[in-house]
Formats: sequence, structure tokens, C-alpha cells
Amino acid sequence: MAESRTSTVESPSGAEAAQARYRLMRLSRRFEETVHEQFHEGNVPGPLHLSIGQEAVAVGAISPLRVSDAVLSTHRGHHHCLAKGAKADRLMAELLGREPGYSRGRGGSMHVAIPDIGLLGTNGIVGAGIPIATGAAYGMQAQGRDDVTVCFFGEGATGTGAFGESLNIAALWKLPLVFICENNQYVELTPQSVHVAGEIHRRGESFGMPGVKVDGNDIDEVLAAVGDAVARARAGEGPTMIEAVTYRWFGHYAGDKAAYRESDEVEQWRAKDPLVRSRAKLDAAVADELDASAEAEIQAALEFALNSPITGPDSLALDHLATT
Ligand SMILES: Cc1ncc(C[n+]2csc(CCOP(=O)(O)OP(=O)(O)O)c2C)c(N)n1
Repeated sequence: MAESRTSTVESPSGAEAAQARYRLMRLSRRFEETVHEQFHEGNVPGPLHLSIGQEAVAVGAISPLRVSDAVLSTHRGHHHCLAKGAKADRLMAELLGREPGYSRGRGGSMHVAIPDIGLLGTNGIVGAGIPIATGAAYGMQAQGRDDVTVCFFGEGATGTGAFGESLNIAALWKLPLVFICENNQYVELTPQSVHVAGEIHRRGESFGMPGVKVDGNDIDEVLAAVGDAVARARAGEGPTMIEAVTYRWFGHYAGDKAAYRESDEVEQWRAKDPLVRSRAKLDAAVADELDASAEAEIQAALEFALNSPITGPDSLALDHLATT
């Protein structure tokens, strides 16, 4: 398989790579802010789950990966798609129900799969990506590849049966797999404190794999932990369970006013903005340029999507028939 890295992040170390990671976080933030506006304009024909505030987890975790490594995502997956190398314009087109979208505008944000770049799917079923990731990692191992699979899920998914089953198999067979729980504190409308027993990262330890808890709003901490886990997986030493503690700034879905949260809680987390923390480590003029370049890419993506044909019924039947 190809040894090249994901197209958006060239290298896990060095000043240029740090800048690329920051730009990707800014691009992800602006992507979702823009799609959110389009949702309220009535231009997004489907549900929308935003992960604004969680950018450091996706970008930090995917930075150590190659194109040939696999990523399994969730219903909250735009950042994962962009970090793995999805083009902002085609992703925007998908969410806006346009023909050039990755699934011709028919899947929306919960059905994005781009196998050429190792994105094996966002997923609307809570926890469903976990056994798929386990199968993908088994496939890599069986083929003798040194590629790894990274599987994202929310803390709600840790309550599913497939979570425990997958951790067990992954540990037994020493699969090249990194489990990443994005603990954003809420399971739909329910605080995790009344939904999740014990400490999530320690559940890995009970299966004999390392369990690591990181500040999910600190990209360098995420990068270091996932980098170690990926190296361990590539070396045939098996899976790692990582819990990245973070927060989603908006409601569970676009339109959810999140009245179940106290406003000072939201403010406390906004003060830990992963973008502000990353930006502070860069030269301000360089960061300004990166912000402007991300903004230009998003505006071009929006223009592309809005100027593309809306997906129509004409090709619906034939698209789903196999031809010989
Ligand atoms: C199997 C299944 N049960 C219930 C739902 C409805 N549902 C959608 S998202 C969600 C909560 C997910 O919480 P979590 O896994 O913590 O992810 P987060 O939304 O916090 O990112 C639920 C219960 C679903 N999509 N799939």
C-alpha cells in the first residue's frame, strides 16, 4: 500500500506541520459554521451534528496516519473526514444534497465513505463503527500490512455490546487498532455522569490494553498519545484505548437548543477553545495567513456546492444496479 501521508497533514513534527494542523482545525471550524448557516437557510436536506469545539481530537488523532490507514467515524464526523483528506468542496456538496458530493448528495453527513483515502465511513448508528473497525484491523493484519485502523466513537457508544466484544477480540488478536472515545460530556441530551459507569479509558485496561486519558482540547497531547498508540499498533503490539475529554459547543443536532446545559458550563468550555490554544503557539502573522487561506477554501467550497446541481431522482434507480 502507499506510504504517502494524508494529503492535508504532511508530517507529524516540525513547525510547518504544526501550522498545517492549525489550518486544518480552522478549516474544520469554518466548514461547520458555514454548514450550520446553510442549515438555517434551509439548504441542508438532512440532520446535522456539529463537533465545533472538538477539532483538536480529529486533527491530532489523524495527523500520524498514512493514506492507507483506515478511519471509522460517527454521526459527528465532518472533522474526521476533512482530517483524513476529504475535499471541503465535495463534502460541502454532499451535505447540501448536490451531485458532486461524495455520495452524490444522497447520503448526507452520516453516510460519507471515501475508500481511496481510507475513510471507511461516518455512521448514523451509535457504536456501529466499532466492529467495522475491528474487522478492518483484522484485514490489515491478515494481509501482513503495517497499516492501522483508528476508530472514533462517543462516550454513549461505550454502553453498546459491540464495544466490549470488539475490545475483547482486538486485545486477544493484537489487532492494529486505536480506539478513540471523544468524551464530549453528553450522550444525546443526557450528561455522561448518569449514563457511563466508571472511567472510560480504564475499560481498555480491563482487556489488557493500555488505557490513556488526554485533554482532548490540547492537540499536542492528543497527537502524542495517538502517535504512541499508532506506533504500537504498527509494531504488532496490539490496540490502545484513548479517552479524549472535550466538549461540543452546540446542541446534539442542529436545532437542539441544548436547554439541558447551564450557560456557564458552555462558557467555561469555550474558554478552553482548542483553536485559541493552538493559535497561541504560532506566530500571529502566520496564523492570520492560515486563517485567511482556510476562509478562502471554505468560501470556494460553498460557492462550488451552491452552484452544483441538486441531486435529482433521474439517476436513482440505475445508480444502484450492477452492470456487467
Ligand atoms: C443504536 C442507536 N441508538 C440510539 C441512537 C440515537 N442516537 C443518536 S446519537 C445518540 C447519542 C450518542 O452519544 P455519543 O455516543 O456520546 O456521541 P456524541 O453525540 O456525544 O458525539 C443517540 C442515542 C442511534 N443513532 N443509534
